[in-house]
Amino acid sequence: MQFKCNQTLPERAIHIALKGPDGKCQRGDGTGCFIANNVATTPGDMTERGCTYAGCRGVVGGPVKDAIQLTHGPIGCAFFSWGYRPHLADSDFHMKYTFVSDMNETNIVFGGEKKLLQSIIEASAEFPDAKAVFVYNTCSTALIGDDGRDVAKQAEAIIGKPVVFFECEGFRGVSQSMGHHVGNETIFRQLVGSIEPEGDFSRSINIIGDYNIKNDIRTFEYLFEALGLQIIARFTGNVSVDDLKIMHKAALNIVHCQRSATYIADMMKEKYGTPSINVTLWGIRNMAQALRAAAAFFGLETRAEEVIAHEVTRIQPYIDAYRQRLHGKRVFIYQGGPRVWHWIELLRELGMETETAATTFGHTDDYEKIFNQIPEGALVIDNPNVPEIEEILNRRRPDLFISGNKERYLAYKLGVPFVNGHTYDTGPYAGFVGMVNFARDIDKALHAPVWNILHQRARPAPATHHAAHGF
Ligand code: CFM
Repeated sequence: MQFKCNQTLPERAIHIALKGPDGKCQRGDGTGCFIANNVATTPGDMTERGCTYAGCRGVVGGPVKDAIQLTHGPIGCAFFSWGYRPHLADSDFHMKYTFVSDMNETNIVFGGEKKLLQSIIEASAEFPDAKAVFVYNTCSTALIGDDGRDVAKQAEAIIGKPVVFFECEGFRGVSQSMGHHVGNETIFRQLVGSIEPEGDFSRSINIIGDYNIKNDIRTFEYLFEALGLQIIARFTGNVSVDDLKIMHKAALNIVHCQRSATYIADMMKEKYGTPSINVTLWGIRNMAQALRAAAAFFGLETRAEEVIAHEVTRIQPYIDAYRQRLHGKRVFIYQGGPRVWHWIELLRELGMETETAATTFGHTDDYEKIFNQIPEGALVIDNPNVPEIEEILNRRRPDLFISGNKERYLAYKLGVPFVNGHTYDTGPYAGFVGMVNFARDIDKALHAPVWNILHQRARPAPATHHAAHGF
């Protein structure tokens, strides 16, 4: 069994695989080797990947709500990393403003250090309430050799608050995934542990790897709090600089996105001995399991069962109703990375099966988790480009495509029901109550009246005298 995309470069065959009858990976180049991932994009391939800067500024650093988010580079880098991802907080400073040193041609020729220093001083004077300045390096300023670390030190002495310099120049890694890593390391090195608060933190946790997309945290924070746990920091949805400084006090790290944020949990384990558990906060079984694992750590098992029972009783009638309408549908999920494997179980709880899976920047551990869960014959593709996605939608005809805004109109044009899994058109989708929203949006997409019109059109015309003669 082999699958080749016709509209693709021959080198891409190693990024395409089927799950064989023996449960093993069968790659598009005919070998049984595992799907190629986290490697440089094939030259000539119009990849949808982001850069290291995008992963650092857009994903990990950007949600910090009271830091000035300053890009050291051209205006375009700042503009295109601003405002697209709805990582919400209880204040909107981080979403409302973006800052940039605005490097132009002259600065590239003569160096941009002075301009960067000036930008930090100006921005911090303009917004005195900000708790820190986050400076993100870009390709252009890295290539000319600006010493941003030194400028950050000088600026810190002048403005009297942390200036955190992220060495996240775009070309540094093969995708945004490297930017997550740089973001984790830099925040850990420069902020975590810089304050030693007094108090009892024996029942405290950090929630690591949630970014509060469309208020996801509202669906699960109250559940951990209902167990009697105190949440110190979120990494990094709805987080403040001060929370990050004391996150080393937590008794347990709860790690949700295991692509973008395991790094900081690992560093905390090494330096402070903080234990961590990996969880999925989407879907009924996974959310319940996350609460049980957290409760088991603190000896709060009985309370966890009460909380779970209460929540499941609330949502079960809705889930049952949706399952009847969604049962048997075949899904194509394409996300950045872990959401693909986080959602396979959730979709099964709604009666649906994932038959095609793709990630933009998943690593081997993500693909292993995907392969373990998908059924035999399912297709997996790493870092697909638009012609490949188009071919998959046409040839495999999934009932539903869960993907992002970049693919939305392609799906609509090809007549495939679509749900936005990155930024959620409605949301939130996490936790127990979020799952009802997710099911509702899937149902709306699948049963939109427009499909009836399309299907009527697609029906072959009744045979007439003329038609029979080829008119
Ligand atoms: Fe983690 Fe994310 Fe994701 Fe991610 Fe992203 Fe995202 Fe995503 Mo879009 S941090 S890896 S870099 S779960 S922005 S909130 S939805 S691609 S699968």
